[in-house]
Amino acid sequence: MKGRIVKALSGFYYVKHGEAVYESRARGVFKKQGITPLVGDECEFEITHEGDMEAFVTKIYPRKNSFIRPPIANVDTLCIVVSAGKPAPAPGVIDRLLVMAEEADTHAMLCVNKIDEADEETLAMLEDTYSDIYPLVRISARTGEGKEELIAALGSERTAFAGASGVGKSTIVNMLKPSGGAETGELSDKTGRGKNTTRHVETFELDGGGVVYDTPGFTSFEIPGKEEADLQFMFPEMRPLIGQCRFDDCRHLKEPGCVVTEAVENGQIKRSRYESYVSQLEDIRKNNSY
Ligand SMILES: Nc1nc2c(ncn2[C@@H]2O[C@H](COP(=O)(O)OP(=O)(O)O)[C@@H](O)[C@H]2O)c(=O)[nH]1
Ligand SMILES: [Mg+2]
Ligand SMILES: [Zn+2]
Repeated sequence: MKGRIVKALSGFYYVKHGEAVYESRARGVFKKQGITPLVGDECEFEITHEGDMEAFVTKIYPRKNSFIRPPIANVDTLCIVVSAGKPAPAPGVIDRLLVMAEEADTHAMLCVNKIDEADEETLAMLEDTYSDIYPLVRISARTGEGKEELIAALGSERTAFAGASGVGKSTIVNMLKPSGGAETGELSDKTGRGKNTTRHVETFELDGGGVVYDTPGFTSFEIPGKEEADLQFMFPEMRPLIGQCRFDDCRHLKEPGCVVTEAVENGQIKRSRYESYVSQLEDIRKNNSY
């Protein structure tokens, strides 16, 4: 039978078929092949005890993409959640997640949460920096404001929520799927950040056909051996300019005749996005020099 892994916990995979969820183990052969089933996987499974809802996963279908932390597969859209209140957004982190989305070939969007306690300056900065490049919705998971816009933006895609602990990812999942029961956490008084209560990954089906993943958050690491020339393509606003600089191998740092740095000077490319590009390029260079 065909199913989808909706949750993984303590060596069990929870496989959903229709409305039924089977507690499944993975066949030993996966281990030999070096395959770990992931939440979001489409799979074949065999029921071993119908009454107890127990089963074995026997086959994993090819994946569109997969992530290591969190361990999930088949993400269509990475929705980066940022808070317009506390914790304050860090553009460097947002830009790393956006690059990760580009690399994994997912759609990317920004969900600006907590507009009920928004800092106006923060809101303006986020809109100014991102709204021309990526879809951006403003919501409050607390008051429900913007909920319909978010649902429309998610459509029938499979969406994973990324973003710092405490920005409201689980609260958003609960708003979209009140019966889902995603765990939410209080903000720590000391740091103003979340205490990260979501420890495992789980997916929830939306009425409109979409699927959302609640995760403890993404950690994006440099892929060893990533080519520094590839990074520019992960910034959509740079793409139309690539190939127009004086030097074919321009990395858009201090080279003469660089149209990218020129675009930063005249405001066509946002400075904070460019700074993220430079910082990520430096990381790739460091990584590749070992
Ligand atoms: N004021 C306000 N607080 C929110 C909103 N959404 C979530 N929170 C609070 O932020 C804290 C962290 O939420 P949680 O969903 O656990 O964050 P996660 O770590 O990203 O999953 C909780 O105390 C939530 O009640 C919102 O729209 N407005
Ligand atoms: Mg959470
Ligand atoms: Zn250049």
